[in-house]
Amino acid sequence: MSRQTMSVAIVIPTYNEVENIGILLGEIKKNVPTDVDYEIVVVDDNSPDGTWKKAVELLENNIFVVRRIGLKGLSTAVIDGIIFSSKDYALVLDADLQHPPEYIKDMISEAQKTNVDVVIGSRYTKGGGVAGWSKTRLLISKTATLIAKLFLPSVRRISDPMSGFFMVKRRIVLENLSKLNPYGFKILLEILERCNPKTVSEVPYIFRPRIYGKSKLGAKTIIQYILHVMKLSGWRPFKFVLVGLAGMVVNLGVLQLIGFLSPLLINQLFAVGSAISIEISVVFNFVLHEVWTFRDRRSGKAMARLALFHVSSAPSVIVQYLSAVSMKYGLSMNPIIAQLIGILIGFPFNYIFSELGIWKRKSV
Ligand SMILES: Nc1nc2c(ncn2[C@@H]2O[C@H](COP(=O)(O)OP(=O)(O)OP(=O)(O)O)[C@@H](O)[C@H]2O)c(=O)[nH]1
Ligand SMILES: [Mg+2]
Repeated sequence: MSRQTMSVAIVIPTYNEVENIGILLGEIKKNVPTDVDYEIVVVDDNSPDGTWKKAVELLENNIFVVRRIGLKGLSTAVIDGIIFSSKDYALVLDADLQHPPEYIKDMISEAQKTNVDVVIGSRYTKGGGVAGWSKTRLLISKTATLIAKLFLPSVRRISDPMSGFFMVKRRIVLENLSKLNPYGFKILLEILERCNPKTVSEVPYIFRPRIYGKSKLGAKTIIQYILHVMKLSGWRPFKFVLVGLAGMVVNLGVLQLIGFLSPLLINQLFAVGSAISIEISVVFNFVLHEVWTFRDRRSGKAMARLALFHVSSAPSVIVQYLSAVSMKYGLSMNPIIAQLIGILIGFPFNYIFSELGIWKRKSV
């Protein structure tokens, strides 16, 4: 794409940002390179402080205000702004000046150079940062980023997938509109996971503290965020847990059956009986993960995955096996407690290994 043909819609979701909107529009005008064809789309959810009215007073040929009545939500506001606009790229930024407009040039220049599907303004790549955050706020943000990386392979190589400051080719959003379920605050995560961008670049920026107006984030945001990631992951961690529980039932059921068919394997040769029932349950779990939990991520040889799944189940299996056997040979341990210890120790390892190593999906 040549410099002349670059066209960008700057999409700004607003809710009660009356003190910020005028300053922001002025800053944007100063910071968009002159050879770029751009428009600004403010999407306001009928803010009680009259942000939409203030924006309407500032209208120009290339400034639009979408005032939504009876609708509320950051992500849907962004999507509506992207649909409304008419340029090649949409550049999304917050109205509260936390995404400093000076960086718009860097992002546009990156898109011009690379023609990537998505350019992310990143706080966590080299040169980026956060001004004015407490250690706790930074820790929450980093933990949330880690959660997204664990459960969503499409964002694993991205330093700041939760950024609200990004550019995306409008085409890829429009082509995937029916897949988008914009829930919560993190619309970039939704776009990365559902619109399947082929190329992503990150440009560093320093996040500024908010000066005017109030944050719209409340305590329920954390829960909403986790639910959002779970939805985007197709509820995979829950499926994994359910399969694990079914595996426990199979393990105990098989042990009972062995006792019924061959009491020898339960009495004199308990170690063998226990090993057989554990192995059957591991294979049972593997098959369910193949056909259900990770159905969409099977690639390569199934036998290789089965072998790796044994490695992944090893910590849990070893603890269960040792506790079951030691119990049988005189050490008193409640069988349920033995199972629980095995699961607690083994589950995180089993899940992470399965997600990152056995049924992994390529990320951009
Ligand atoms: N249209 C619309 N915009 C919203 C809504 N909620 C928040 N926004 C805007 O989205 C942007 C981000 O909201 P903030 O409350 O600043 O969220 P944040 O930046 O993640 O959190 P802070 O760092 O605490 O400010 C701001 O421009 C808000 O005005 C909403 O429901 N509808
Ligand atoms: Mg903010």
